[in-house]
Amino acid sequence: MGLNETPSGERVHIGFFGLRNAGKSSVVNAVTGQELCVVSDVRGTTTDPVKKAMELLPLGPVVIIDTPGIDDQGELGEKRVARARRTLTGCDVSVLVVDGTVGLMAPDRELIRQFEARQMPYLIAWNKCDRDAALANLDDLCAKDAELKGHVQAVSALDGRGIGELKERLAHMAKSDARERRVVADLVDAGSTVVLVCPIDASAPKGRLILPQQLVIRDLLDAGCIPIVCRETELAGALDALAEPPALVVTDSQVFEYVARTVPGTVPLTSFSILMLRYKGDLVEAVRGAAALDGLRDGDRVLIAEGCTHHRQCEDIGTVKMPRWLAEHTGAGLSFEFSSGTGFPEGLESFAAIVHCGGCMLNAREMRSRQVRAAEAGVPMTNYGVAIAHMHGILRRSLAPFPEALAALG
Ligand SMILES: Nc1nc2c(ncn2[C@@H]2O[C@H](COP(=O)(O)OP(=O)(O)OP(=O)(O)O)[C@@H](O)[C@H]2O)c(=O)[nH]1
Ligand SMILES: [Mg+2]
Repeated sequence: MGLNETPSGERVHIGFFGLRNAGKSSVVNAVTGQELCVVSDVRGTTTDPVKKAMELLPLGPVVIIDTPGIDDQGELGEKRVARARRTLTGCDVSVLVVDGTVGLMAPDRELIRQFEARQMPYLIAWNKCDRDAALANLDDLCAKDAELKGHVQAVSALDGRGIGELKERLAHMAKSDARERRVVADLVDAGSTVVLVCPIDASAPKGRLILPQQLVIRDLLDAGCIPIVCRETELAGALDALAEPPALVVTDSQVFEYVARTVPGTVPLTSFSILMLRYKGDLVEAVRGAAALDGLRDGDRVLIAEGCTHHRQCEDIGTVKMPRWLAEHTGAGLSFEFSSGTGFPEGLESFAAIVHCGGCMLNAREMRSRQVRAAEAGVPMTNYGVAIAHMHGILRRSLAPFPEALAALG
């Protein structure tokens, strides 16, 4: 990721799905205006999801994802279909590409059912409308199915018709779907001073701040607030230097205890991970999940899951510190499993609890879908920030700015 690029987790993800040879790759190329994806009349040309970050006006930064055909067969084909399904979970908006000369098939209808089950906004790109057969089939469909008609956009990747309208509609759909969530600025008034505690230890990346810190600073600046950034070692000095107590203190979870002792009890205090979780997922659910950690017993399996593969910082917390804290907190002989990146294991039922990272590299839909999967498997799921605060007895304090979450603590 370049320094000036919008992080992937902040971009709206738009996935293109459909049968082999429907023209998914051709439509993606037409939408991006680039010959990004390989196109051919061989069925199953695309074997892995292909992602392209771009600006989609009037929306802004998006990730466009081309996927393998959902009707691929054989052992390898089934793996590709599974990957396309997983891609769907992480999307904010979907496009079903249909070969208009063939018409809507059973797997297309199954995909539409999946979009609807997930309440995901979608369009049907009725492709190959340069051919008369496609136009005739479209008339047929629209006559029979008024509901679907509203989702259909006639396009031709070959001559470009309808592609502009498709982009326009996608941008508007994604925009109206984007929840007006703030990272932090909704908690304080414009002009407020907010102190951010960012330890710089061996696990901090060289020469820059990590993503949650960047997002919080940017959101405060956007809202006309005054972020004051310091290490925990300078916190007392920073507080002394302020004419009035800050409106809020946000700290890295790892030094929460020290910060909680240093910041007066009347000043609201929370952590970057709690802010990130609230931004991406369901804070209340995570608070319930943290309470369940108390009931862990000898032999229980705990999944520690991370959304990225390359953050030294998270890795250290996930594989070293978190298992140690959990063992100390429960006094039980637990067995730990780890997952990272876009993989989130099947068979969640076998775990007694899941502890997830803040998910700064995941988009909101992916984070939510992980919470939904854990809930469906009946496994309590919490996150680093909430778990650490709970195990150190400071969760109540860090939730003070969030009344609904506080209520879930009981
Ligand atoms: N006439 C016409 N042909 C098209 C159009 N779009 C795609 N095709 C052709 O349809 C065939 C399949 O196109 P692809 O873009 O590779 O289809 P795909 O859905 O990505 O296929 P897989 O990657 O195999 O799943 C190619 O021969 C394209 O040239 C179109 O708008 N009109
Ligand atoms: Mg393709």
